[in-house]
Amino acid sequence: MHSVTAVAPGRVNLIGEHTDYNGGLCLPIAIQLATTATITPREDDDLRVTSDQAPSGSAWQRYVEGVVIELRAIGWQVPGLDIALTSTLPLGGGLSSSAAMECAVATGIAGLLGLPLDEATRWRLAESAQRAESVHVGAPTGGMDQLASMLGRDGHALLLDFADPARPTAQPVRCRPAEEQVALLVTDTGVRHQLADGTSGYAQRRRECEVGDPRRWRHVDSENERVRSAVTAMEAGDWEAVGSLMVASHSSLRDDFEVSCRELDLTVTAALDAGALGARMTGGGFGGCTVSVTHEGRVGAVRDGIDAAFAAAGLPRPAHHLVSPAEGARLS
Ligand code: GAF
Repeated sequence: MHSVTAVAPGRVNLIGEHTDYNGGLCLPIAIQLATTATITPREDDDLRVTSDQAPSGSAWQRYVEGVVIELRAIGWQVPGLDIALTSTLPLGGGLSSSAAMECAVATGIAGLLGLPLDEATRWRLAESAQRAESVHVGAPTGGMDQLASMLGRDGHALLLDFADPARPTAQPVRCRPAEEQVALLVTDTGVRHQLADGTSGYAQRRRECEVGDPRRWRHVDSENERVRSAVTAMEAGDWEAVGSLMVASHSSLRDDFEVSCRELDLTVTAALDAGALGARMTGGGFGGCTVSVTHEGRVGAVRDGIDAAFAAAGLPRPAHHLVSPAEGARLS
């Protein structure tokens, strides 16, 4: 067997946060920032992983081991492997760096074994990647990130419906911001979160939802409604309406779900003050990134407004990325 290289994207969730593990709806896009895995079979059974972003022997290797264990568990004959990872995604930055790593490895292994990357295989890989994270790492996350990374489509967001958690569904939704003179600007606050732990704020929110905390559920129920409205608005190219729904989503995550933080709130306020149509935190929260939607001509003003707000607050300058809907994981 020869080496293969696979690329898996990160994701930006446009709306529908903390809904996946609550039987709800979310609307992510796969993005251009991605993780690449170069995989070479070994003569022995060992698994050796290197990364350009993190030292060897650190906890993140468990994600990769988890993927290999899960694929062997479904009967795939996975040999010992050398895996070299590189990434343009900020680690732990709220853009699904872990899902991208899992999906790049899973896709590369499928390629190595000569399996077709058809729809059925993609679903299966997303499931194995998600189990790697929840079972082997202990991060009690839902399935949104892995599905976005495996099923992403150029020019489309994905409407994911977890009403039946064992059998979620995915439906492409037209999402062409550039054709409608709109840009999606991701801002990385630089604040890092930790999901891979039963004591994390994320795990605590899950438990609160499980016991039926009314305020947490007010967020989930209202967020599902906002996702439905956002799909209609996006299909109609009505980015002003999408923007307003994003702002309402952020307020709900801040006030009812309580997963925002000062830097995320500051970014959203500054983006809106600078003329963005909408902005919200994206991903699990407690740090990480925001996504702002803005007319193309205002991207510079929005970026500058956010930078100025950070400077005024004595915070380090955040990183910005322009993103648009991209294809899911692939061999390269
Ligand atoms: C993280 C999790 F991995 C997702 O499953 C999802 O719950 C998200 O936080 C919040 O919407 O990215």
